[in-house]
Amino acid sequence: MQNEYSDSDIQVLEGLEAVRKRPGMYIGSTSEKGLHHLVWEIVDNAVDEALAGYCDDIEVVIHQDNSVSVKDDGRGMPVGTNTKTGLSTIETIFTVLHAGGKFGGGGYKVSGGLHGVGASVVNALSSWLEVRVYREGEVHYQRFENGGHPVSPMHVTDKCAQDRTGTTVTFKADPTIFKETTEYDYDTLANRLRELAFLNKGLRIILIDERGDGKTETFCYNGGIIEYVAMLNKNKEPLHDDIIYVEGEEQGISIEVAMQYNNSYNSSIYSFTNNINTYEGGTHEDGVKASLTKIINNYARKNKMLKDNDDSLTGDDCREGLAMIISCKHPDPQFEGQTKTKLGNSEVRKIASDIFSEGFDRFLMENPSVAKLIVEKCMTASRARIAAKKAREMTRRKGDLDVTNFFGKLADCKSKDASVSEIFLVEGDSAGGSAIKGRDSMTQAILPLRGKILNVEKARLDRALSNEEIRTIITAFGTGIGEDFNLDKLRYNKIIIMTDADVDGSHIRVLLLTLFYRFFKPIVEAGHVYAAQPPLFVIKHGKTIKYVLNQEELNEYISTLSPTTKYEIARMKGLGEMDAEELNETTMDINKRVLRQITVDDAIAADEIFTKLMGEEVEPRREFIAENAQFAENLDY
Ligand code: 1YM
Repeated sequence: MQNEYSDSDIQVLEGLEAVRKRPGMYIGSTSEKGLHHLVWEIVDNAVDEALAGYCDDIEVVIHQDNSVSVKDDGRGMPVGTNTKTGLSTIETIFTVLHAGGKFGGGGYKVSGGLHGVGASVVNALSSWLEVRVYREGEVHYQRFENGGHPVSPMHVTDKCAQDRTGTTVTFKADPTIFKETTEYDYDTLANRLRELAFLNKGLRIILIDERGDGKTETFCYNGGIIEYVAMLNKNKEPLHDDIIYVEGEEQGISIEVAMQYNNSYNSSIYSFTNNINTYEGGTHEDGVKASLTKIINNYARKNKMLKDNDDSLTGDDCREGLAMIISCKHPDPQFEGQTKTKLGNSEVRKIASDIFSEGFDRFLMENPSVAKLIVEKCMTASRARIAAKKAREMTRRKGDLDVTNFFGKLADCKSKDASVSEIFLVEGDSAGGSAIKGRDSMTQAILPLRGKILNVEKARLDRALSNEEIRTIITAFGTGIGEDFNLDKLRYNKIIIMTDADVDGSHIRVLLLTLFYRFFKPIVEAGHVYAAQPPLFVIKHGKTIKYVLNQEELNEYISTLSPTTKYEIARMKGLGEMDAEELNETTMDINKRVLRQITVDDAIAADEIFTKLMGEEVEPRREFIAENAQFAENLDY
């Protein structure tokens, strides 16, 4: 036991204290996302050990008290003393900021980058943390408490089998730091661990949830990203059987691409660098996309599918219905962009392009029947694009979307300042009428939606543009669509979907969200889309009228009333049955309403849900509804 702190101890503790003072700087936030970040830090170290070739199995256990263990069967962290700090290497790794990288001799860390702030940060933000290293028949152990204070120096606590090696780290997130929640979400952990297993072929990751009824899943994919693409297309109809796979390495940079076309009109292209999802793309993605377009055009011209006078196929034409995973591993990745998820290394563009071109070109030559299907699909996309362009041009000319005609539907706001303007998309004419009367006409525009809007999951842009409701929405937004899309031209800061809290209402909401997600994704990503939440109950007592959103709030409100108070509860009818004043009071007034922002946390999961809910295949939809029926029952319509 240490009774006195030396100078270097004090420095170390000051370092950890800095993390506790500003956790956001190290793990982004202390929300649920930040909490899960702790797990990723430790898992990344285990994945690094797997990438170094020493570890095949990683196990993640969520214990009943929401502490988490991460276990690997690698070499085990070094158990010697660190000459610089005079502490054991383990204590150094867990108490000195950014120590991990410096002490890892040779090789490069393939994970990390965005994460990789290290094990010491996890220790600093934990109520307690224990490390166990299995090496040469002994278990080396150390425990830290209260944000990284060692309870004892590292010592041997036990014997183990001579051939057992590995590292286990167990920690409990500090609830005084993670004030929102210290409870892990199973699906968040499962999705990321599955992704890591896809991206590192052969690596076996087991997730065990000891809470509640318990749950265990094993993720292991010998096909790696080929199996990832198979999963992306699971609920879609693939255009060809084989998944195309290309890999190569140049200058220590490895590129892997797996792809398969399906008969949908959307592309699902996801790129990664060192296991990190590069949402904003970058040079690896640019290189592969440019080659894809070039190789398909070359093939189509050489085989006379495109005639000399025909225009070339565009990038969008070549990516319609494409599911693709691009995985790059780089010794020194430079991440750029707003969220640091864009690969910036310029040398990667040519390397990715060269590797992919060679492999894809060879595939097309060796598989002429698949090549023909792919080129035909791209040419159909091209024809639809040209038709859509004509349709769009029509929307710009006089006619249906003529301003005078159009403003008959839209009750626009007076303000032309987009930053304060909002538009309500309202289900039905009668609710639309009340909303127009009840709004603040300075900043609130109302667009009543009469018919059901078209399901764009099953339609291309040209058909979508022939749908009147959709054309009206496009014109109201002001951004244009497809190639003309420009987020800067959005006329409203908030787009608020206002539908009834019943099955029809949710159907319209999902149709609108599908439209936004597929055709106006940047609007969703920039956080402009909201759902209004009309109240479900009204409670009257004396002269007080109180609206509440759900059963929970109802119970809570009633519990605040004195037992002698007489009150009446009424269930609110649809939006259409509220008068203007009620609608304003409950759902529209900026100071009283509750809006729900629609966000896209996980594009891959969102894509899957839209395919399931709105796509051609019936069976996945049935399954999804069956799996989620319990939630629907809990909703009090
Ligand atoms: C559950 C988390 O951290 N495993 C792990 C970490 C290390 C090693 C093995 C390791 C690395 C090296 C040599 C090396 C780390 N070692 C260090 C440091 N699992 C987990 N497994 N020997 C063992 O990189 O050369 C940092 S992490 F710095 F000590 F080398």
